[in-house]
Amino acid sequence: MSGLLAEALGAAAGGCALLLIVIIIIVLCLQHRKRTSDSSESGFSDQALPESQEARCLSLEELNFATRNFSNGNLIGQGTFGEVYKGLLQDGTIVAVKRRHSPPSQEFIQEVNYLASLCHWNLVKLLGYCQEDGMQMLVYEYISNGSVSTHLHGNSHALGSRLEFKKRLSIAHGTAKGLSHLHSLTPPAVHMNFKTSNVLVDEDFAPKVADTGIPGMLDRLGVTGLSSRTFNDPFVEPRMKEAMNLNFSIQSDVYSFGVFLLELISGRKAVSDQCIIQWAQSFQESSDISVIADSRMAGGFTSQSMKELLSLTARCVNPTSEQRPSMSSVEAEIQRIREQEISLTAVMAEGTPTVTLGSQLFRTSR
Ligand SMILES: *[C@@H]1O[C@H](CO)[C@@H](O)[C@H](O)[C@H]1NC(C)=O
Ligand SMILES: *[C@@H]1O[C@H](CO)[C@@H](O)[C@H](O)[C@H]1NC(C)=O
Ligand SMILES: CC(=O)N[C@H]1CO[C@H](CO)[C@@H](O)[C@@H]1O
Repeated sequence: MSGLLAEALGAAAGGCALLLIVIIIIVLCLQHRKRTSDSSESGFSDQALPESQEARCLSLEELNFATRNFSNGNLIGQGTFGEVYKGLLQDGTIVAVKRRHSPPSQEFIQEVNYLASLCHWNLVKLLGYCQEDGMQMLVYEYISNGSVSTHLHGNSHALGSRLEFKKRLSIAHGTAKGLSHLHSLTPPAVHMNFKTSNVLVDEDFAPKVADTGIPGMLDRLGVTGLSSRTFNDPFVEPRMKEAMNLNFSIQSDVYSFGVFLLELISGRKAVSDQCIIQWAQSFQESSDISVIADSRMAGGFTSQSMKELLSLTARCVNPTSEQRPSMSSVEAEIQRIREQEISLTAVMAEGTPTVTLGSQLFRTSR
């Protein structure tokens, strides 16, 4: 090879390398900008939406193997759909298997495919199903760190103290995103059974809403008496009734979300709807934050953000359902409060060491 050619090749390679480095820097900067605009402080990326795909049909043999023949040791709970078992598939995936007695049906498969299409980073993912042996089964991804309810009201009082205010805001925000996604679909999907025990968290405290669409599914499969929240007025024509039911359910989800926020703020279990409505009314009149806020947060919040979150909560549990905000505006409001809280506390913590730019730039995404 002549010296000239080698030199030209070297220059070209150098140029390419330089170009590549520039491209990498641009991509990193763009990602950084995107992430700082709406990432949570626990660092999970919201951009990573899982791909929507059809639910897989699993064999009973596989599930027997995964759950050690549905042994009692693997039983982790009892949900709307039925008993829930923890299992380990042969490919290493940890799953939660829900099962109920029922003969196989084609409608079940249609319903499963519908549920699988409700796909979002903040919803527990449906992986597959099985209909064998007089049983219908739903196979979900397993979320490792329990429910928000366990963290707030579990036996160990200490668990809740791990949840500082900003973490609670980040959980509320992710959860609102999940519900808001459901409501944004055409036709809107409704949760119908939203509560703290149905919000699961992973090891980074990223929230995942569980049990999505199950009450509606059971209704359509003809399992009666589960979804009692239907609008029934003999003088309203059926088509109108359908639209009203849908609105009713969407607004009930917002109400339930308000109750969830209240539990998240106070650390206390919502006892009855009546208490909450009374609470919301009394909050409008006088607002003593120190009485309401969970003492385990040890006052680690600004009263401005806390007041605004409480006011949002009060709007969500408005007794007049038409006056409740939409889930998408709830999501936007929590996002705003969260960003405000982050910047307010950053100012407060001035003088303490801050995160260097480099570590932010190269923060690994999940
Ligand atoms: C499950 O049941 C099958 C058949 O009854 C049996 O052969 C197998 O050993 C059982 N597995 C476990 C883990 O109990
Ligand atoms: C349902 O809500 C939408 C949007 O708020 C509204 O336009 C529509 O009139 C409502 N339908 C019924 C039947 O209340
Ligand atoms: C309730 C629960 O499972 N808590 C676990 C959450 O994850 C941390 C590690 O990130 C564990 O230490 C906890 O035991």
